[in-house]
Amino acid sequence: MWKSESLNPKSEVGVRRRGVGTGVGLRFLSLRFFSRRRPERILPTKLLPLYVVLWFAIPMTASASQDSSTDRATVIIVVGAPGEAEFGSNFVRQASLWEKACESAECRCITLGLDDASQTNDFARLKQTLEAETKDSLSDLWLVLIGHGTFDGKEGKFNLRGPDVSATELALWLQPFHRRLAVINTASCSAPFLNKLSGTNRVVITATRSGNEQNFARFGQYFCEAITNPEADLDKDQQVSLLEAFLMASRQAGEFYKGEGRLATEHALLDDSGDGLGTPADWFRGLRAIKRPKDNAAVDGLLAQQFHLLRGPTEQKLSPDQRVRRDALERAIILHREKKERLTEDEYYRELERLLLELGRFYESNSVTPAVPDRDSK
Ligand SMILES: [Ca+2]
Ligand SMILES: [Ca+2]
Repeated sequence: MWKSESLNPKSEVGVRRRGVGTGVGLRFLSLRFFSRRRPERILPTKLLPLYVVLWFAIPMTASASQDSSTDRATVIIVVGAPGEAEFGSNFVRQASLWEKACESAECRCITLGLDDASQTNDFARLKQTLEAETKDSLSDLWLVLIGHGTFDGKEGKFNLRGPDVSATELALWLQPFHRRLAVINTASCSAPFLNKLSGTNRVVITATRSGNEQNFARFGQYFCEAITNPEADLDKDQQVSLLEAFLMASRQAGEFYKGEGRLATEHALLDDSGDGLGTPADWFRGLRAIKRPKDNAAVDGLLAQQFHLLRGPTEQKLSPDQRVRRDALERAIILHREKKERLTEDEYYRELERLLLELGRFYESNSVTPAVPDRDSK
């Protein structure tokens, strides 16, 4: 399932999709668009006005009239059976950091697995909690699994107090959800969850690249810090995306093993293209995946760049509907840039111009000033 296994090294390694921004970077894609090409080569008579629309015509006094409170995320934190006390305190600390992040983000937070265990069946409680959640909503649902996992060669499981939950069972429980969903399974042996839970409108992150990575996984303890760490904010838009947190936590987990002089026994993956194939952090440069999976499968990282637990100033000014519209426009631009090699220059730039103008008009009509990302991070 790991994408590296399906990579054709001769044709695909080193492929750079130049200029493909992700997420909020598109709010200033026009600036990069211009900065990377000589004006005389890019339909100058059309694009100069475009630049004006996207940059100077965007009102610099942002309206605070939009209500973004109705699409605050719900975060379900599931702390699994600790096994040994040492792991228990580690898991409690992770859950505590997630809860603090949720408090700062003013989102709904539900924690399972930390109360009195005497009568507890967390399997049933997780199932009931998911059943009670709204299935259609503009608000994101985050499911964070903190604990140990197992894999018997066929099925991955997450260890709960009481019966464990399998990847198949969790996939069934999540099937009715149409709202955007992020599942972060930080346990050992977690990779099978990526295959089973992958789908449209979903980001699935696992601490391991196979069910056979069975040692205690450290990815989660870095991830719960990265999600609120300004240093993870690669594009400097004043918010940490799910992708940015994944990249930082993956790097830090790798550095842990290097520092200990040990071979890494965990390799985290992210899938948000819905194809059940995960992408490791070292396939990214900045926020762009620079390696392509086999058979031109969709690259990962686009949706994950649009998930933010703590929203930056620009995001807070957008209403839920506006955010959906903006996200769709940004994704359309990114996906169009993916097609560059298959289009003529005229076809490519004509459509790109149309999309950029639409994005510019969006910001103009909604009186929002985009945050300025660091273009060098892309
Ligand atoms: Ca960011
Ligand atoms: Ca994928």
